[in-house]
Amino acid sequence: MDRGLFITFEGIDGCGKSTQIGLLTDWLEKRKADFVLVREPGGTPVGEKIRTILLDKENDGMSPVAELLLFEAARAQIVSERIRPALCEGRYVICDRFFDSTYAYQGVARNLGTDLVNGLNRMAAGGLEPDLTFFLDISVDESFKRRRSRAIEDDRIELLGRDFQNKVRGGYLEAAKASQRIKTVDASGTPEEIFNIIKGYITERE
Ligand code: Z5A
Repeated sequence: MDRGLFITFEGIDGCGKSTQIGLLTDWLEKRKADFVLVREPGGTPVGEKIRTILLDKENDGMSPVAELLLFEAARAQIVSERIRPALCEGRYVICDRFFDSTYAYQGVARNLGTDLVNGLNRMAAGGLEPDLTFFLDISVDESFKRRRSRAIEDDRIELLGRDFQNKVRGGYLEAAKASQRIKTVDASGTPEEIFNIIKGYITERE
């Protein structure tokens, strides 16, 4: 392979991305693999400022189009500043959410249109696509159960409720059906069971 492997994690709120990313980075460290870990929105000084605006509950009057463009702006920055350079150096890049989030949240759940979102995703990512995407699939009931067990407050997007989460999940299922790159992983099992499946896909792809 002439560049590093680009791996993204996706799913509805509380699906266990952070938990799986923790297991993956532990595994990569044990193998002495060189990796970069980033998250969207954020991951750069500009992107972290955009993240604060996007998740701030006081910004409840933000228009859906403004929201979409802010996610894409943060993405353009992280791709050029962090992701592409790391891949060119042959490193793994692990990204907590990428453009499939925009497809599911803004394109489908916000109903802004998947063609529009796909076009903006291509522009912001400069044509770059992940090599492997793990869609950690849980039910909306399980998502709410897990979120209740956390000690942190919900952000602006987490406050949108069950109907919205159902639509987001539908968006992911639709995207996964259309793409070989997206691996749907039943994320209702234990963290170790889920990670074994993920490890299998990565080993197969390396
Ligand atoms: N967003 C968007 O709308 N459009 C976009 O283009 C992009 C993002 C890029 C970012 O929030 C928000 O931006 C997000 C989508 C939107 N909106 N929401 N909502 P974020 O990055 O702050 O939050 P998040 O991405 O939703 O992640 P999270 O809430 O931190 O959850 P997580 O990382 O997926 O899950 P976790 O922290 O690993 O696990 C959640 C809890 O479940 C925790 O207590 C764990 O201990 C527990 N857990 C984890 N795995 C298991 C298993 N297997 N069994 C039982 N319990 C488990």
